[in-house]
Amino acid sequence: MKILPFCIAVLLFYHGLSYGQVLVLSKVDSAHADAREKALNTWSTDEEAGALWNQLGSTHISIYTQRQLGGPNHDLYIPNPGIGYWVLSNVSEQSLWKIQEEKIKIGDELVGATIYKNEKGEDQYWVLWAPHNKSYLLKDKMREYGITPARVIYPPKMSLLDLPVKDYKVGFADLWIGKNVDNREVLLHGKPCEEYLFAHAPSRVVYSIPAGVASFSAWGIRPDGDSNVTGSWFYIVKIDGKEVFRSNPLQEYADKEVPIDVQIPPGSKEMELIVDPMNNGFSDHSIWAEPTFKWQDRWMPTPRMETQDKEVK
Ligand SMILES: [Ca+2]
Repeated sequence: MKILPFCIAVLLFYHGLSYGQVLVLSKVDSAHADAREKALNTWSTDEEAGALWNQLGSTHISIYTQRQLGGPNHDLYIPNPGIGYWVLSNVSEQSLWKIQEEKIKIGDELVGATIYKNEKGEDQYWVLWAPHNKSYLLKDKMREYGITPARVIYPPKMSLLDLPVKDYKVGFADLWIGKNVDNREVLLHGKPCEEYLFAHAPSRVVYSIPAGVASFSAWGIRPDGDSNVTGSWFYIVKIDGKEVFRSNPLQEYADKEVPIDVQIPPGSKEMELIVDPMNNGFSDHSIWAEPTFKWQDRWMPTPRMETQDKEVK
């Protein structure tokens, strides 16, 4: 087997970031090194790479690239199988995540990514996006060349208690996490619960919706075992100003537990959690228990890949 002359080590990385998403870079296996070497254009300077792009960009897609400090570059072009795509180089990590958020909203999937250093020693990324329902056309081709597509892994779910509150107003006391007025016991499904938001009615709590979130769930409950907590209220959820959920009064539910489950349309930006006090807010010790965002899994790969770095030889 021929060893690639450029022999760049460590092509598998994990990069983590806001809201816990993780970028898994494109990975190459040594078994297909010959095929890749034949298919990659010869080493080119930045200028030559630009000329090649001008020549091939409308008919071909670069599905893998290798960059060196200040050049030269190596690109693997395949004929475009008839899809729209988006490729960028010299992208900072911060920009990458910003663009990724926008791409998700329009249904694009990150399928290729490599990392290299610029002259300042900063990490730069080459990144390729394609429509998620046609991305297999590129990923299948990558695999023929021994390239494992890049991907972004999102956590399957996340507690809203780990996210910043954008804005809020409550009717009494303050907005509290895991505690309530007089520290009354809080039970959910008969078990002690500490994962809750205490937001005395009338209240409104606003969160930004992270990219790719598909649903919101919670239980509307009240503290237990105290005859002073006899208020009445109901729950409302709004997405981008539009009401998408309205419960009945708390008292109408078995065990005074309101199941809340809301689908979140792609591209939604803001969610409001509202507790309506039903005429008066006396003793309305309202709680959102286990408030959770869930991500869609339509292209979320499982299981997670191994995390150790690998050397390519
Ligand atoms: Ca009330």
